Amino acid sequence: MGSSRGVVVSAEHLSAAATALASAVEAGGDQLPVTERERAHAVVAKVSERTALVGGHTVVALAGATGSGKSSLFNALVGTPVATVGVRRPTTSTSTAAVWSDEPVGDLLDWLGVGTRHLVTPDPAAGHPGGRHEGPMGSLDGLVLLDLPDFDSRQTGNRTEAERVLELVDLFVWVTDPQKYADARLHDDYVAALATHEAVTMAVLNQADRLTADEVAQCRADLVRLMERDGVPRATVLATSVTTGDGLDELHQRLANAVAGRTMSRARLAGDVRAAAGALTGHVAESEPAVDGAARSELLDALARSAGVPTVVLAVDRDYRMEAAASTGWPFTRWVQRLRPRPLRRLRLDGRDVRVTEADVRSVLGRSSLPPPSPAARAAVDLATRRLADRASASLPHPWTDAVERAADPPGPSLGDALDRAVVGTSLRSRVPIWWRAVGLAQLLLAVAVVAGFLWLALYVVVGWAQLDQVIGDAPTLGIVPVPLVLFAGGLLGGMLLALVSRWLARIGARRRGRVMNTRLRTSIDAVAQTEIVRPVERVLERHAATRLALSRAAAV
Ligand SMILES: Nc1nc2c(ncn2[C@@H]2O[C@H](COP(=O)(O)OP(=O)(O)OP(=O)(O)O)[C@@H](O)[C@H]2O)c(=O)[nH]1
Ligand SMILES: [Mg+2]
Repeated sequence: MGSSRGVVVSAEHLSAAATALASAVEAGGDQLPVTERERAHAVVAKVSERTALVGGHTVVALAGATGSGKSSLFNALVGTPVATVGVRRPTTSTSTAAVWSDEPVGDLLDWLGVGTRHLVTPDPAAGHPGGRHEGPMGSLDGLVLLDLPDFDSRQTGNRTEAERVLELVDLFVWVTDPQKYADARLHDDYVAALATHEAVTMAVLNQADRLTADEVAQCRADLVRLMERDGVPRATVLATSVTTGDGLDELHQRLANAVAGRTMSRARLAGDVRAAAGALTGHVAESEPAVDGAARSELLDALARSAGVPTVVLAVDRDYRMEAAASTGWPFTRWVQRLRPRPLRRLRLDGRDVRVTEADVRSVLGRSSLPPPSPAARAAVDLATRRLADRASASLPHPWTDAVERAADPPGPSLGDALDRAVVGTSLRSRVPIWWRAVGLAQLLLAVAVVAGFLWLALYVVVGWAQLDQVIGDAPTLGIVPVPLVLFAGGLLGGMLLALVSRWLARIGARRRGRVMNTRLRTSIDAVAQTEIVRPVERVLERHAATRLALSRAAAV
């Protein structure tokens, strides 16, 4: 897992860790302190700048005047004649690259416009990677060596080309020879022009075999002086000869140092990423609590009360009983029921105002006439919300606690509006109970019996008064009681009895419908609690978890 300093950190791991650090900072947002966030940003930027295209490679370019021996040096370092060495000038017209690495470098070489690529693989028989290094010399693993075409002899735009390459190279090796090293134009074109770039630090005086030892020493001193004049103080100047092999080991070692330097700089950057992640880790907890179930149901109760659910349920109950009485009561008195105001209608919850629209549309447009929540109900909501937030943020560092509290407490009237919309949007309708119809029909028949019995009896009274008894004879009897009387009295008694029983049944039915509507309303309110309070809180907790996990990934580099 976490690697200590000194261990090689691959560019891939480094940039993965930096990405994790960046996402931790993004997820953490304002809950992380500004200074630490800025520090992390700076580290991330540095890593991406260093690893963007070059990755874990060290890019070294051999550049200089034509015929100085760049391709010869290149071949000597690679160990095989990859680049063409020629007498006709200029020989090299496109860049050639030698790569000491298993990692892919395609993008990099494409960007550089390198046509010829050579992979230097370790030679198992020789026991050391290709090239002419033997013994205790440093490894070139990770090196991308470029044999550049001579900028000078190419058309215009050569300077731009050099600048382009310089953006990526770690070391720009200016190869010159005894004839050209003092050429003012070359100095102006290469060294002075590129002096501001930190990669230009090295010059190679090749073909040293053409000079005596004294002359070599003098040329080197001259070159150092010239480079100083060009703006590159304390430049490294090596004298080499491909013909005799002099100075090549030292050149190899310099390149190995550059590779090691880059490895070290990656290790340092990894350390920076770890430190930045470590500094941020103090601002997150090791885990995050969940939204507490008990606190949630307490919140639901409080919200239901504040939304007026008990009032609505009471209205549903009374509405049911009134409607039941209107359709199952005694027909001679039940019209009175129709004159009384209906509780649900008074609350504008009977859905009659907006019958044409869909339930959702209704919930948007409609507004109930429920009384506003009492101060006590509102305080209960506050308390339940705070308790839920407290439990969901227990053990979190301060800024996170605040964030959870803010998330649980939506500002302004949005919660009240959402609750009212939920109540209005809940359908309180249900089918007319079958027994109402049955009883209603029975009541109608009984009423007909009463009227028929009454008229029949009245007929007898009129007939008796007019002394016309003989015309219609005696009324039929049921036992000893005349049928008209049975119809009249039985109808009256039956109707009243049925009305009484229905009232008792309606009370049970009303209670049941109240319970059904209570459940429906609470489901709607629960959805409001979920979107307005619980989800926002959970989102903060999810952000915390994302920050925590990303930080641990970043710290593991
Ligand atoms: N005596 C001597 N000749 C060398 C040395 N290095 C290279 N040469 C010769 O110099 C000539 C040019 O060498 P190249 O390696 O092709 O030079 P270059 O810098 O790649 O030239 P361009 O590709 O044209 O830019 C060749 O004939 C080499 O054999 C050296 O150290 N000593
Ligand atoms: Mg060449």
